[in-house]
Amino acid sequence: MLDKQSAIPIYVQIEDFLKEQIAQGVYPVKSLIPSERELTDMFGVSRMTVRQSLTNLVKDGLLYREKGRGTFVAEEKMEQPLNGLTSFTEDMKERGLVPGTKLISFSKIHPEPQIAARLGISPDELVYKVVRIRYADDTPMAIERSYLPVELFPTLTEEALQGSLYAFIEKQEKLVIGQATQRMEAALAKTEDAGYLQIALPAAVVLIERVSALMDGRIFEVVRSTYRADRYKFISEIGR
Ligand code: 16G
Repeated sequence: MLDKQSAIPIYVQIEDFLKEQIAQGVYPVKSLIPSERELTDMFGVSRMTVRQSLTNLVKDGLLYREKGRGTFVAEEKMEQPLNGLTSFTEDMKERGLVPGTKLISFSKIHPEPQIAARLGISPDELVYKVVRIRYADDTPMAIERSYLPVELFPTLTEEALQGSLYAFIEKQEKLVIGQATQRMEAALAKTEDAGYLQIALPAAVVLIERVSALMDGRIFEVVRSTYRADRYKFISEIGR
């Protein structure tokens, strides 16, 4: 299985072997892979070498460890297109998954200056601050902290926010959503967010800020979302 004469380091060869086995379905998603000791015996290499391979595969998101239980095959990441102005609910339904929402808080506040500037309003105006955890088939995928001008949605309720915000805007309010600007960056999850997302620290996350406008140009939301980096990859079509 291993070529000790090869210029490819042994730990990389072990990684490739395990990747191949996973791809072939020898170790299905969420299944336990052999222990460090078993792999050490299987390959006839040192435990250090095996550990290095496993650590790399964990870092790449192909495997995950559970304390006291072992190392498991991770689920494939969700591919999230960056081209369309879709809602979380639509994205999940499109994939045949059941979208879920847990409303953490819903309040009326005066926005901090940066949020007010993004919304194009004065900090004296009121905005809803909404914090929601979004689920796919009961797995927490993202946290959304949304800021919405109260003036635009005087009738917004907690109940509407348990479902789709975009459906409320389009179907109930009969407003037309136009376009948005998104900014993405990488970060480490904060302790509070790791709890919401049920991930072990340290954990990588992707932060996305979306500023969306109605067709008539009025900005209706600033959303700061925290996505699990172990569950998401983002794709965009680009041309030239
Ligand atoms: C997406 C949007 C968010 C929007 C939400 C509405 C990003 C980065 N964020 O999660 O801005 O408020 O969908 O979803 O894509 P809903 O209609 O299911 O409530």
